[in-house]
Amino acid sequence: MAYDTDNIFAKILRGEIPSKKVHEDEHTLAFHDINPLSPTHILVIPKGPYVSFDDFSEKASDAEIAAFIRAVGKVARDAGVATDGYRILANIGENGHQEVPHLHVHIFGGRKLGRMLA
Ligand code: D5M
Repeated sequence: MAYDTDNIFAKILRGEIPSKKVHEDEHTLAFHDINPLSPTHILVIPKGPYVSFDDFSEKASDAEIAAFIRAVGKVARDAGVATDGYRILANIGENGHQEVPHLHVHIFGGRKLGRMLA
């Protein structure tokens, strides 16, 4: 799928709409989900124009991939959910119910989460 530069996370990255930022580095941004499903619900996104995980894994540089993985772990630690546990999730494409076509990982935590169902 071609990258849509008008998607909401692209607008957040350009500073056109606000976000509650918790982490930023050269390659990655993390901010609170607007519709939290758990006490901690943070989204981590690469800054590059990647729609899906497969897209990202194919096109991103090693530095971007490393920064993204490191950011997910750091955000979990900084949010205080690393000790008790948390869930990371990425919805990809139509079957995966992806709403925003810019790759993002959800970090859920802060309560005992339900069992994951497909
Ligand atoms: O879900 C996309 C997620 O993005 C969903 O949990 C809401 C969140 N969202 C949508 N707009 C915003 C803004 N403006 N700020 C923060 N979070 C937002 P998915 O189904 O994984 O694509």
